[in-house]
Amino acid sequence: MISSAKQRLFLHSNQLLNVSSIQFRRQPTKQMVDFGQNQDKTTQTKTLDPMPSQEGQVMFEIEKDKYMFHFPPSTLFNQNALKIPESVGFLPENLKDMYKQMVTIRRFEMASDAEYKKKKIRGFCHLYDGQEAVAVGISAATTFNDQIITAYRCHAYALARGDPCKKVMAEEFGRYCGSSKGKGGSMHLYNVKNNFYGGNGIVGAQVPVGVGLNFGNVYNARLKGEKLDRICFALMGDGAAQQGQVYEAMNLAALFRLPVVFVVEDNRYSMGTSTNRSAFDTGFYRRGNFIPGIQVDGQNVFQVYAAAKAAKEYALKESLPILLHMQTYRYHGHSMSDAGLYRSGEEVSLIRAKNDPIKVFKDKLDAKKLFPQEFFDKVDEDVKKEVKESVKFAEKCDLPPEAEIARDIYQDKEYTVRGRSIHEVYHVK
Ligand SMILES: Cc1ncc(C[n+]2csc(CCOP(=O)(O)OP(=O)(O)O)c2C)c(N)n1
Ligand SMILES: [Mg+2]
Repeated sequence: MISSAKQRLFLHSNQLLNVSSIQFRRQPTKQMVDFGQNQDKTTQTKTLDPMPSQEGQVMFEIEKDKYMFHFPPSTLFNQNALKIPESVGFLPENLKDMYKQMVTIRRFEMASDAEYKKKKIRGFCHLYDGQEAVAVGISAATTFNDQIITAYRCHAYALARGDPCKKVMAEEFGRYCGSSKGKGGSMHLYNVKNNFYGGNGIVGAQVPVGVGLNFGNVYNARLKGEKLDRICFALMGDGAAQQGQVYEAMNLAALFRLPVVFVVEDNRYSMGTSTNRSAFDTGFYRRGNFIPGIQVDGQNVFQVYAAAKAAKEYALKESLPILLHMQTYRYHGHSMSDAGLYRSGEEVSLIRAKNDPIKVFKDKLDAKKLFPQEFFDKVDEDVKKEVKESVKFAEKCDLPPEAEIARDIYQDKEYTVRGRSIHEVYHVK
């Protein structure tokens, strides 16, 4: 329990903490005391938190030239500080783009799976199908001036940040014309121009780096006397969200008043361990303690977009961090070498049938016949062609030349580095 002294301490800070709103949904049970070792597969499946229901979730109406989508209020933590819209408006072109991006990611991951099985792609490979609404919703709510950093399950973000399929596929093939010149592979995709910081293999390590990026943004804006207009979204999985470094990073972000948007992509598993076995409190949006949080239906691109947009606005306006909990699901195994023995086929099929992000999106559009079937058919056809061509392109690319091996690893130019204050600058030769 939080002591009254601690309560006073919290309330003295300029965060609005409603202590009574901390409710742990799950009380310690016998199952938890035995650390889950005695849970059999059936119990694990039964105890997985349900996915948000899609039944009657999104209503929409056309207002002038915009399609307005409405949804139920979000579940918030420290809600006093937040105003989350319950409707969002899109131009038809935006909706078409978002649909195409989601279908591209899905097809791309299917092709990656096939090429991996043919041994054209080697090494680690983590697929993102099932989670498409998260990457696409966040991408729609940000500009390329904003930064995104994530873990190794990163193909979707590389695509959403503007790399064409052929470049990402070539990287998976380890080819010189790939996103990271064939030296990173599936887990290490970057895009300097569009502020995509990867693609990081050490679980959770990208989170403090994301906080550092925000620190840099704030520092540089102050140095130049400019208004801060960019933000870094620091993404992590549900497994990473159990790590100590994440909470150290959150503490610093709040202490330094950094506008970080932390995002937990809760796909229900870290490798073969379900969230119910790894997390005492599976409500990740409450995990920031002093940091406000929003629970988001990560299968619903409208909600992801609205929450990401509101979070960005809140963080920049207040110069404070915020935490988004995306409830989502991965269809493929953890990586290509996962035999999937920890969950049932029925569980995956049920979510595919009821919560598939592309289906959820299309159903909402179809309910009012927003676009003709020909539009969807054409997207499928174009995307299939683009992905197929990306494989052909990757096959034809060269491997990185030997001279490239150490390049981009060691700094080979003079550079300046900042010290502890704005006026302390070092030149390194
Ligand atoms: C520090 C560290 N510990 C362990 C691993 C091995 N590992 C790789 S992925 C992973 C699971 C992470 O799960 P989650 O954060 O939920 O992300 P997801 O794979 O579900 O996207 C683990 C334990 C690692 N790469 N780094
Ligand atoms: Mg996970």
